Amino acid sequence: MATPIERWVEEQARLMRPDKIYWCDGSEEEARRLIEIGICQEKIDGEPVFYKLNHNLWPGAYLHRSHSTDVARTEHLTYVCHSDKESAGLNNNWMPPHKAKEMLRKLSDGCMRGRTMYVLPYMMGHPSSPYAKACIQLTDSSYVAVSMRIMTRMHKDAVKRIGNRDDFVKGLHSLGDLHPERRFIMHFPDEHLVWSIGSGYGGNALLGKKCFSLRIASWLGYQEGWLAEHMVIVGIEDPAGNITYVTAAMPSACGKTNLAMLQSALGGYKVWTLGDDIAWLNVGADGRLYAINPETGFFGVTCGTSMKTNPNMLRTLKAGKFFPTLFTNTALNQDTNEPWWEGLDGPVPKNLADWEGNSWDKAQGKKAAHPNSRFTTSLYNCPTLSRDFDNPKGVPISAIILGGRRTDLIPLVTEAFNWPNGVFLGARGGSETTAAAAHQVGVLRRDPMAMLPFCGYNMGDYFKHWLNIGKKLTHPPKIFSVNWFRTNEKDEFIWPGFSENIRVLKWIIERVNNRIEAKETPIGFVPYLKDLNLEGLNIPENELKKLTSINMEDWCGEVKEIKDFLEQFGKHIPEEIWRQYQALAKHI
Ligand code: SAT
Ligand code: MN
Repeated sequence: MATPIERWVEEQARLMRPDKIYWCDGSEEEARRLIEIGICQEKIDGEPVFYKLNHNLWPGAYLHRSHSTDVARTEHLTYVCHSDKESAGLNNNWMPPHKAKEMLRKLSDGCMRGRTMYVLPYMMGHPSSPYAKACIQLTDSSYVAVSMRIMTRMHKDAVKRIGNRDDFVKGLHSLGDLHPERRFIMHFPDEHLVWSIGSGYGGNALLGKKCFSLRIASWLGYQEGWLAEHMVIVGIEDPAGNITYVTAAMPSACGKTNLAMLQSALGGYKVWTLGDDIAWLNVGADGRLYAINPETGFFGVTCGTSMKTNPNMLRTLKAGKFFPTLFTNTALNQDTNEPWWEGLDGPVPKNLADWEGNSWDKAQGKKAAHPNSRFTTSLYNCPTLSRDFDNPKGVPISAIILGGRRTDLIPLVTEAFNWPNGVFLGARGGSETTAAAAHQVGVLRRDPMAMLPFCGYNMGDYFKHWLNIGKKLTHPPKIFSVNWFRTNEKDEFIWPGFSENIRVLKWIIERVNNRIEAKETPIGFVPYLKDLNLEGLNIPENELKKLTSINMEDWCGEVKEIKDFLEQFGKHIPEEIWRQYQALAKHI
């Protein structure tokens, strides 16, 4: 008798009609074979899927070039198909499930003809964690199959684990014809199903990542009493050797990966990495909040990554312990066969191919690497990997940091008065946009908890859920906001950022451990300058003041915008959030 997985795979194969079906086991040997296939057989637009890079300098590294229209998440083509529109909320595109499936079935009819269907069994979370989920993804892309091996715990044990159940997490992925108008990323939360066609890009195609671990998982968490969040997880070790675990939410390309593996500029402090993108948060029996990272890899932005901004990332990319490391849409140094991107250390190589493979000429004014070019590499390559990474229970969280990119208004660091005030702080959060998603760059977008594109249900209900989780915590983490991006009159960043951010983390863990006082303002507690270690930074006094002071007159426009933003969610916004809003607004 066929198992539910086998029946499901056969059903999809009848629709998509691949030439072959191949069940992956997640082994290294298999990854090597898939890469060989990607080099020699599989093609995208007539080009190989992988190019081997210089393994003396970048062990186990390969370059992948995606279709030139397929370089970022496509939020306008991403849908969350609850049975009713209200459940999806204004924060999601919505279509009735039967209509979405009818459309997807048409697009998928025969879409794998001439290709191989890879069956990928994988776990999100450590297999012995009570919070882990067993999943199956189908794909016709060797790049996706190899990437999923890096990003998840891919192993045939996931098949055993699912056994005869049919409620396993399902991902259907096909490159389709890569036409931008026939590209859809559809979620069916009640069936634990993601169906994605027409894109091979990370967040659209590695379905364990944003699609499952955030959109579907946030909905599961809403029903089951936990949180799926777009957060870094790190342990901060102080000079006495105590480790304080914190999570941090930031929209894409706000320095989240840099924070995850920060090399401390302050002696005696160390940051241990547990994750750079996703945290699943559960209330422990002791009333504390516990975090696991369901992923096992980094899928990070290359541009700007250097020995100055993120030395541990470069060490990770060159470690070659866990095979392979992939580069997507970087430039290529044709003399040395190395990947290259804007911001990498050293002089610009003379003989570069750009991210599309054309010979690059600086005079044309185009970037050589795509601004959203990426690396995919295992966390096990990371020299700062926390020894608790594989702890099935997760780590207890003492602080939640919510960040954004704001050149104005938002202080360097603020501590919320309490959990509900922290939820409001998250709800009103915003960030100036970057190149990680396909939209206009540099405009302010409200992005609560950095979850706007990833919350798989009505955002108003999501705030309610956060408030409810707070009620279950007898020892809730403190909630903070950070902003590394304030600028001075000359449009320069005031705060040096990167490894200097440890100074802010130090203040946060001292607050968490009740070691220092802070100044109360209408938006929360901010540091007294004497409590921030600023030794050796040389930031002018007036600019420092700007980083930590709040002028309520400047907040007029902000408060109005917050109201407009929240009002869109109508009756779904909890009373408590409006109470928090009123408490802020009365200061204006
Ligand atoms: O969405 S991706 O996972 O492709 C990258 C990101 O935006 O964090
Ligand atoms: Mn992300």
